[in-house]
Amino acid sequence: MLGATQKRFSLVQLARLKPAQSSTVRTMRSRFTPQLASLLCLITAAAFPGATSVRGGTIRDDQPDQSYRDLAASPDYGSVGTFSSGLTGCGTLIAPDWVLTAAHLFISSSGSFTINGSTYTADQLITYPDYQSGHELQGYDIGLAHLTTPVSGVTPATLYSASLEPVSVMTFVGFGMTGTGLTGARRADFNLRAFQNMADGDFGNPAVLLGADFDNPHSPADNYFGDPTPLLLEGCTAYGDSGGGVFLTVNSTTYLAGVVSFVAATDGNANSDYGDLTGFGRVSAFRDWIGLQIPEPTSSTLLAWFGLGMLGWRRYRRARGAA
Ligand SMILES: [Ca+2]
Ligand SMILES: [Ca+2]
Ligand SMILES: [Ca+2]
Repeated sequence: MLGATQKRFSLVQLARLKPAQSSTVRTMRSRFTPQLASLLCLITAAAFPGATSVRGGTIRDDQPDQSYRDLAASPDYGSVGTFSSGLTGCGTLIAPDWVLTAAHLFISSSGSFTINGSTYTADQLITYPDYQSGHELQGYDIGLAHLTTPVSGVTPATLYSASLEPVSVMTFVGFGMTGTGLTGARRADFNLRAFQNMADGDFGNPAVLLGADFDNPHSPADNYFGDPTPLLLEGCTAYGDSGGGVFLTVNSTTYLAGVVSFVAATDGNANSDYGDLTGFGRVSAFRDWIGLQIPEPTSSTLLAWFGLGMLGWRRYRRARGAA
């Protein structure tokens, strides 16, 4: 999930926020300050070489691992799979034949996406034009992968399309290494996990990149963004989570709001333990670019998709149109 780790998302209803509410949301986010920049250890293209189905993220040491596995089993997060292109991380299905992931995973000219035990070939990789390898703090670590065969039996995620995400609980889903906040990322055990965190921070460019800190239930000293109290299932991204999905639920509808990009630390070791930070790109900031890359399906293609895939596409188009 960092270097091997990265993640992000959106909501149509938020487009209707009144100006005063929007201002409140902005001021509630804590910002990564330039003075601390020298302390940040950024793990950039550190994917997780060789991992094809590792799932995880680091978790609280005082909560049962099974709770994180149960959260990941929700159908809301079924669109996340493993993506490989030289480096292995994660990706989220956003249309029957398109995967949204982190651009830093694009080491090769082609790739593969594995979901529900099936692997699909990616024949076209599109990097967001402003992305620069090694400069993930700029916030453009976004990539699209086209699959040669549409995925069946999986509902694509709905993109969050409002212009401003609320400072609220987001759910990070990926396949990275796991461990606890005390140990950091230690092992890959092939169990799917999801964790939650407040997206209450940024790295100086909140228009495209948001952040969350791994709060320590035993000490407020590890707090960096917002409140020092961790959520019940708080966690942090880790190696292998890069490109994974960050989800936001609004009015009972779950949206893909972010793409995991990196893990950073102020303790000199970005190992995903307590106090480390996750950076993820805002899907809403890239929705128009994504729409330009993914062509409207033809009528014949629509017939072929007839089913879950088409449902996901319609939700995506609706979300874009309402934003
Ligand atoms: Ca936190
Ligand atoms: Ca915090
Ligand atoms: Ca650390």
